[in-house]
Amino acid sequence: MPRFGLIPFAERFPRVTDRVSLRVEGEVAAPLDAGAALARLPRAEQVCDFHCVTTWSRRALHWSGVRFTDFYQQVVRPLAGAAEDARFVVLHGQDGARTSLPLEDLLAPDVLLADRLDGQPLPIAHGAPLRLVAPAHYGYKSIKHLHRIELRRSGVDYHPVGLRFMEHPRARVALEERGQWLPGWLLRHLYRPLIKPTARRFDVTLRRHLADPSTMESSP
Ligand SMILES: Nc1nc2c(c(=O)[nH]1)N[C@H]1C(S)=C(S)[C@@H](COP(=O)(O)O)O[C@H]1N2
Ligand SMILES: [Mo]
Repeated sequence: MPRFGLIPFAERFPRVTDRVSLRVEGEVAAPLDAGAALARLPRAEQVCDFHCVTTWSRRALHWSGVRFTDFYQQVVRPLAGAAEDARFVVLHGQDGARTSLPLEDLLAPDVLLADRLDGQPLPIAHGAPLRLVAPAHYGYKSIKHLHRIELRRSGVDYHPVGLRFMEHPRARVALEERGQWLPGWLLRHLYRPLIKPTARRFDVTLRRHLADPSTMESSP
């Protein structure tokens, strides 16, 4: 599996990888640091495929973590007091990346907050210390280095990190929702040539970071 994303994030790395900290805020009665509560939830194992919007895929990845729906029902609703009309969720990574999904999509039983991949703790390349795994959606919804979850009533004021046409509100793989306005088949052809240079860039910057973490930019 390549380390992958939008080019600006190739140079950005999480500050904290040795423990999970997860802030829940937005449309809640009381903002919550949910790391400890997350650790007490039942664990789940899941084998699923991963599809990046640029057309590379990986089969049968073995993730382990906590189901998002358990986290929402057992932590976010009771402890943070999530607003009953919250419908939209913004997910923030420590590297400054973010994405969004309708709450309904996050509550699907195959959406995980994962801290292990293929039997090992998540490496920095793949989202340490915690990432979302939403296998029915293109890879850009599976935010790495997750540290903040923001509930909103709707997505009207949400600004994607990249260009707006590149982020579909749901990005379901089965419906080829690669982006907005442009059809999936066209984006498929536009994105495919980006795979090699992007993967190389992400690999080179990771090697540099691992060799000397102080030389690379941390989260903004
Ligand atoms: N925080 C963060 N999450 C991210 C990205 C990123 O650059 N930063 N890239 C996204 C994209 S486009 C893809 S395809 C997957 C890649 O996951 P991987 O690097 O573990 O292969 O992570 C997604 N989540
Ligand atoms: Mo991607």
